[in-house]
Amino acid sequence: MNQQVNEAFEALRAHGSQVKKQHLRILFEQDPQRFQRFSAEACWILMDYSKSRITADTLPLLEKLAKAAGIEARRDAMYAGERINTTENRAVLHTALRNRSNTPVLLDGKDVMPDVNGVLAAIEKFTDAVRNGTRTGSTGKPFTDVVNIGIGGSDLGPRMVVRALSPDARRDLRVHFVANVDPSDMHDVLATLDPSTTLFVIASKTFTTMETMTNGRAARAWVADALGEDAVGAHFVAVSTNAKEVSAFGISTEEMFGFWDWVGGRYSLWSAIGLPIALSVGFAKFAELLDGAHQMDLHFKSAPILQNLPMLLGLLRVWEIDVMGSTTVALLPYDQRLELFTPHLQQVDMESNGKGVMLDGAPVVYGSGPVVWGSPGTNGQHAFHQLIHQGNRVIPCEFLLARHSRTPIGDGHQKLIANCLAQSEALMRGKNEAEVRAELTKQGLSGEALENLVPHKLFTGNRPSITFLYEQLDARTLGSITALYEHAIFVQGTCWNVNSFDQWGVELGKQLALPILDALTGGKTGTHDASRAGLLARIGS
Ligand code: G6Q
Repeated sequence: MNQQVNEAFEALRAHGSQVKKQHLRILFEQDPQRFQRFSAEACWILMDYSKSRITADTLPLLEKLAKAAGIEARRDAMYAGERINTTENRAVLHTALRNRSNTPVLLDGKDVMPDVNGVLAAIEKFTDAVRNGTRTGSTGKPFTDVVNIGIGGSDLGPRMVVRALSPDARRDLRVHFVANVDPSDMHDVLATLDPSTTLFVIASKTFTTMETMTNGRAARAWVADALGEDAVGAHFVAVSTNAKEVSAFGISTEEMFGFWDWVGGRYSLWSAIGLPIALSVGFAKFAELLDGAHQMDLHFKSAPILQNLPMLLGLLRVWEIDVMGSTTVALLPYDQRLELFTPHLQQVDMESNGKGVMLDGAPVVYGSGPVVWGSPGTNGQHAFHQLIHQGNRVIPCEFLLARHSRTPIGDGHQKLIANCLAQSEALMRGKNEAEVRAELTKQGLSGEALENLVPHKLFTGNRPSITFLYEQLDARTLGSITALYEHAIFVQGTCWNVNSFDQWGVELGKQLALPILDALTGGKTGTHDASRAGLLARIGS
């Protein structure tokens, strides 16, 4: 770790020991301008970070860290197609996939934009044809259902977007997702479908992933059994980088939508992996999603560090993790249609920054990614928020909230807003002893009964949160928010000097099951530890 980064962290920690002595409630009382001071806006998104445990002195120190860690230079290297994913010797160019300005993006001296635009044109042509009924199944009937078969990065991103943009979806073309190798996943989806009107998208960058290939073969057999082997071609398309395996599966490479090794799986919803999105909401909305992400890319590239939303979010996360001692982050959309946003971001974050070594292979000195979890409010309030309010760990929360519902019913949305704001305020203020006593007295309690209850009704407060407020959850806004988080994760990874773009832990998972499967299916027996041997013996009996 370079000396300037060490010094920047040391300065932050020294400052942090002072900040820890202060309470957010007091900081708000002392500074009526705290919201104006600690909020920023870009791409239709307002970021209120005034409820972070920071003072006016914190931001310049975080800026110093950003400079010392060379975030701007590394960001520029990423956009410029340098091979910053060093352990896989790959460029990281998901920003090129949504480069709606169409400026040249050079990789090894060659502009990648013609290839990107070529695939987008193919997606548009194909999805238009499916949606207007000219590309049909083998019997000539238009498709009513699409099943995306993929896992991890080839599943979570498009699944999240299709759910989030459901008001834009065609009701007569339903999009389903099958990921798990557990046959119940495939079974339960197929049980509702008619093979003659079902289109399968096999989405796999490598086209070798066990789960996807197993499910793909099951779907192929289901179509062939019902409609005959010759029908398969009309009911399957592929999204992959591996033309050879796609052909071997029996899908024409004419109907293979390609992408490239410089697109990481968890950053691939912007590529042809987004095909189910375009099928669901139409190509124009998919293009709006790309445009929203592009606007955030431009903002990340040009805005000064302390007015730059991804920089601020990333740096505040580093502050919470490395200085204030948090180990998890709760991502809490007050937006039901973002119910899959947290699982998607959980992958992007935990796979990108869940690393134990730095770029040079030495053990990490600072941070490394937090545990990211959460689910939509207000549901979570009736469940795990108890621990966030009164548990003995501090869990920074990130709230996402739309100003307007796209589909209002009664005053539900106002109640949603009220609850979201109330939660962050309660976390910030807490409830002190005087307030608890006054409340209990008002309820008619006194003496022992009151004294016994007081400690249980105390809230320490001083629990940090950030709120993102956007106009409404449309394609453009969703693109911007998702890109904001992608870049904030990159900012954190750069502060910690880890490679946010490899995933050797995932690769290990892909190998581990093979010898056990061999043993289960009567192949090579191999050696098993006592636990595996015991479990296999029971499963076999
Ligand atoms: C993402 C990961 C991982 C990957 C899946 C699916 O960044 O690499 O989640 O997307 O393992 O891989 P395939 O697309 O190759 O099937």
